[in-house]
Amino acid sequence: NEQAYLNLCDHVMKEGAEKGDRTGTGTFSVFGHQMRFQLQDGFPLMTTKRVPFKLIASELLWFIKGDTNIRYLLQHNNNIWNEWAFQSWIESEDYNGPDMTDFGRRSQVDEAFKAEYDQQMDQFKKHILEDDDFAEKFGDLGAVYGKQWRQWQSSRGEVIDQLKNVIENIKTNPDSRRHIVTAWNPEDVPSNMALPPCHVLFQFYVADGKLSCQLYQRSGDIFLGVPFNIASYALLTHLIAHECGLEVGEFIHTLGDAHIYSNHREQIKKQLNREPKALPVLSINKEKNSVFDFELEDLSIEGYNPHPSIKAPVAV
Ligand code: THF
Repeated sequence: NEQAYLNLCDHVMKEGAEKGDRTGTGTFSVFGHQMRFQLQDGFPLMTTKRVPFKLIASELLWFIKGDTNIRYLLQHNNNIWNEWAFQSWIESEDYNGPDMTDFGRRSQVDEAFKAEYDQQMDQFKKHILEDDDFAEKFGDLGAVYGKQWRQWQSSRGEVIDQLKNVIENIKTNPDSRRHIVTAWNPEDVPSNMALPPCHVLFQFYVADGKLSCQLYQRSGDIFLGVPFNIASYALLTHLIAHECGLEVGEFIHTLGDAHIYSNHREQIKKQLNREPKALPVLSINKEKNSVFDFELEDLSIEGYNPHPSIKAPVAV
């Protein structure tokens, strides 16, 4: 199971083409790769480094709620989307602090700048948490996942709840080949969102009383993002299977541009030298039935004894 991920790391380290990217960091990448995870064999949370399950769970619950404002994430001590909201704040007319242009790269090479950036980011977070108007204006990432999953805006003025519909269809017509949710909305992609979706489309499949899920991800940050994405969709599959009275089947992860950032290579090497341990088991509050009722306290992981975490900078 975890080996599928380690094989991808190894493959891209050895065969990846050196390629520039939007963030200016530089990557090694391959195009087109598929991994399969048997969900009955354990919950696919990597053990060769510690992966923070609570951050994955709170991000997923945020998508499921249809929320696109980082305030909910901050309330749960989840900082993984801060940089993208901060970017639009510093580009706005209301921002008049020190120049934060290119903060992601500069904070890695310039310590004085990093101190200044950390201070600006702390203030920004404080404002989002404490000031409703500020949060509404600058905490929102636009038409990202939550919006497309739950409130797709149609040209006829309707609002489509793709997630609710797909769950209903799994229950009433499990054999359907149309159990699809898409986050890629061509109308919104060019300018109406902080970052075009990386996990673009997912499909469910029911056979032998088991629910499987396949994700198409156009772009995957192998070291930081992909372990999150695997666990996130595995969790989503568990929650939907639970509501629909099904067992879990497979999670199939199909990647487009699968890349290792040039400043993550040492971390990957370290991880590849570790021996995988037994996968943990997901525990959910069985008293909750609907996917839409789960809270963070209802989700936990048991038997997780990973190797220590490995830090790496995120490319913005
Ligand atoms: N941009 C890039 N460059 N990589 C991504 O993985 C990514 N995401 C989301 C949006 N843009 C992206 C955000 N998801 C971490 C994990 C997932 C993220 C962003 C950041 C991260 O830094 N994880 C750390 C722990 C962080 C912490 O403890 O606060 C880790 O060690 O795993 C792909 O969906």
